[in-house]
Amino acid sequence: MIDLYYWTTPNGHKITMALEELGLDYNLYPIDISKGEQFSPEFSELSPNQRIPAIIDNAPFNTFKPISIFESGAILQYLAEKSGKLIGESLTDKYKVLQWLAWQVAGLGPMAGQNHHFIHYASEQVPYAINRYQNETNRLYSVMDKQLAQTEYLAGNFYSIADIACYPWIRIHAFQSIDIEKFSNLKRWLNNIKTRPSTIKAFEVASRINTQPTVNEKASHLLFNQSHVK
Ligand SMILES: N[C@@H](CCC(=O)N[C@@H](CS)C(=O)NCC(=O)O)C(=O)O
Repeated sequence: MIDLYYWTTPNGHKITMALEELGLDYNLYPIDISKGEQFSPEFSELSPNQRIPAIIDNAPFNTFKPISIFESGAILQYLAEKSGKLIGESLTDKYKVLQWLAWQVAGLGPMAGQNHHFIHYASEQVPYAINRYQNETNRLYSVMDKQLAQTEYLAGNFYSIADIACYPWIRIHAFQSIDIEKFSNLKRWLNNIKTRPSTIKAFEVASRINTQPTVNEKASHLLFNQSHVK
């Protein structure tokens, strides 16, 4: 059984989406990042970066000892390798998936995250930062849209962990002040993934855990004033 340490944020949704798609059983341990639960010694042991998500697989493949993993990209790759699904069948397809996965965790996630931050959460309006991150987020959307003009999914005509990594970030396009209507291929992809039974289940799980926005005044102090690990 897999233990998932999770909160109802884009990086958390990636893992419930993958587990539901793969039909893997899991125990869910909510880590409420708005209350600082990510800083507990127990969770920090598992995730030294003090960020969700993290997993422990108590029955891993290839070894008998439980394995613990942090970083959503590494977790998605592990789950795909464990199940032999969502990662393509040939070496070429596998690396098409992994390049888009790396693109998401190093590009779309951080840039869209800064975009949210400067539009919604920054204590002062900084037009340069808003403009910089909006432009870059928009540019990244256009990269996906161009790819999705050629293939049904990001890495080809098969659903993969690359699509799963991107979906929770694109789903909140309005929050990022990005006009999805400009990106017809991306819109088709978004609506297609939204209606998958595994996506619906993953978001039902989220709504059982938390229906409130994660960032409120108290949480913003906790989340946006970190300069060292605790
Ligand atoms: N690169 C990490 C990012 C993880 C991350 O930023 N998680 C956020 C929630 S989406 C978090 O735990 N934030 C807690 C905090 O900022 O203290 C990954 O992909 O797993």
